[in-house]
Amino acid sequence: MKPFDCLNHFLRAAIFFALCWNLASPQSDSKDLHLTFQEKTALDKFKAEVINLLPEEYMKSDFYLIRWLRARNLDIPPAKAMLLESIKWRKDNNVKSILQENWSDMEQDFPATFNTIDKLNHPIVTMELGDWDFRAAVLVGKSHRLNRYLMYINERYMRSVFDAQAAGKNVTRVLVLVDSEGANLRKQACPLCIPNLIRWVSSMESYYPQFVQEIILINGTCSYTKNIFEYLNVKINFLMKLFA
Ligand SMILES: *[C@@H]1O[C@H](CO)[C@@H](O)[C@H](O)[C@H]1NC(C)=O
Ligand SMILES: *[C@@H]1O[C@H](CO)[C@@H](O)[C@H](O)[C@H]1NC(C)=O
Ligand SMILES: CC(=O)N[C@H]1CO[C@H](CO)[C@@H](O)[C@@H]1O
Repeated sequence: MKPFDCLNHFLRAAIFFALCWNLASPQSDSKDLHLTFQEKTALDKFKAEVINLLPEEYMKSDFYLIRWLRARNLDIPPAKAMLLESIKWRKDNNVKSILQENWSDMEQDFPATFNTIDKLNHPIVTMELGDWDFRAAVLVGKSHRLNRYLMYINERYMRSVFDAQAAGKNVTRVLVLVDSEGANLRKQACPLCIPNLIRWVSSMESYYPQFVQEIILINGTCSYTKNIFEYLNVKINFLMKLFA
């Protein structure tokens, strides 16, 4: 392996780290579904404060509301601020109808699938990162459309959790499978592409808290990448599996 390749992988790992920071946690669904006494007390109070401010029906469920509280350590004022900010963002960006928009052009260039489940019924989102040419999209002036498509992906994985719930599955989160075969720095991490990536990651954290169970990277090829993930895994205690 040439040194440049490893540098390349190092930077990629840094991006994946940004992608995974704070998103994946080792909590299992049963833990998600079980409310402690303290959580239940906080949730009842939180719910009473926000219930009349929620524009979409699914938002009124305990299943949705508890995430905001947990993301803010059961502290009601910041959880409420976070939730209200998300509602504003959804309204400003018309996110409610994003799943009905025609994404066929983007789905072709940025392939992702949503139609598989794992043994425990978790919806799996698969992203063929190697094909995702952020740079080309940005260069042809599709940056705005790309950002909106990334919103669509987040919205779609969130909905897949609600769909699984509605079908009687005890599922609270999705698994994200990132196939990095063929990924390279030039395509995914060009200087003009980075802001899109950062916006995407921060919107996952801010507007879809606790919806990702685990991010699994496959076909990562450099041992450096692997070492970095192992280090981070220990460091911040998120689950990450690497099938090199
Ligand atoms: C979606 O957009 C593509 C062009 O990007 C077009 O060919 C296709 O007919 C559209 N599909 C629908 C259902 O409007
Ligand atoms: C879902 O979880 C509840 C509570 O933990 C349990 O009673 C129920 O049997 C579970 N359902 C399935 C389909 O696993
Ligand atoms: C080229 C390569 O190694 N592809 C592999 C990517 O990961 C999947 C799942 O682990 C393998 O099935 C492929 O062979």
